[in-house]
Amino acid sequence: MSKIIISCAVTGAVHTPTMSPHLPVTPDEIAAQAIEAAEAGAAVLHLHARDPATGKPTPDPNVFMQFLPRIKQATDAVINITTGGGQGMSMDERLAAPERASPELASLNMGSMNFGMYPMLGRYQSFQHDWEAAHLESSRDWIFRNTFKDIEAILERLGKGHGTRFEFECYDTSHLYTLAHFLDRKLVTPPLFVQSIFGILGGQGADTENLLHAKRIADKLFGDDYRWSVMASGRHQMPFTTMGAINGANVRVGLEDSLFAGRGRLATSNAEQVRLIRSILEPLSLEIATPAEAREILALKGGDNVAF
Ligand code: KMH
Ligand code: ZN
Repeated sequence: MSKIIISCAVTGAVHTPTMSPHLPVTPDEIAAQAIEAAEAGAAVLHLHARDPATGKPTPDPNVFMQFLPRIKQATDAVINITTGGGQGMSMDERLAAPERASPELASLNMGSMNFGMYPMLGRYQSFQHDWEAAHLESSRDWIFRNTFKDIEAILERLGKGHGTRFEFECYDTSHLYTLAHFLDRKLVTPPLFVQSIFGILGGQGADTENLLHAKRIADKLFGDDYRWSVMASGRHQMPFTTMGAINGANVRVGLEDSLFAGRGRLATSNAEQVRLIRSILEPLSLEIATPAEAREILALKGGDNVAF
């Protein structure tokens, strides 16, 4: 059995500062938590940026550049930059940081969906910053746009233009078929790093049947041409990543996906979640991949060409 790649998604664009004092927001916090997660065993670091003053997700490459070089200098981890960005960002904005940084790996979302974050509104009486409630509320009407043309543009500009490979974000069975369509057109190159996502409102639910179905369909569409990974939101994070790993998947954890490290207990850092998933997987004789092993498993080129 191949070793398991732990990806850690450090801050994302879903949660807001009011939800956890441990959510990294400033470049210093993002760098420190990313480095600690890599030291704990994350081979891949999936990164977004936030406005240091307000914690609002930002596509500004200058903010990314305040933490990317520090992380690269301190760790050997594979740096994976979002192309999904966050609510309200145009495709040019979403591509600005990865085009500046030329990373080994970037996310690529495989379909459009109404990405619902508004149910989280009801859990908080008040918010620290003005933007937070509006951000959650407006997701009721937010189409996270990833058309075929958008996907083609990212493959062309980042894949062809920079040699970046992709974490293919699949929130639904249909997204696997879209990825197969791009494979048929030879616009994506195996081994495909397929991230199956469960529990986002608007995508497939966190039900075991969906996890097994995703694997069956991916096996059918891609055979040996894919490397599977599983992530799930909120309380489903640890059960689903564990089930995924038992079924041959790599895993993604991190505060982008869940703020918790136990029932009702906030994770105090990203590294805590990395240590937690390791403490579950290692006693099951599932071995954890180093960054070098992750590069081999995902056919990455190494960090030499990155522009930071
Ligand atoms: N926030 C996750 C559900 C991206 O950054 O492109 C998916 C994600 C998307 O990480
Ligand atoms: Zn992300």
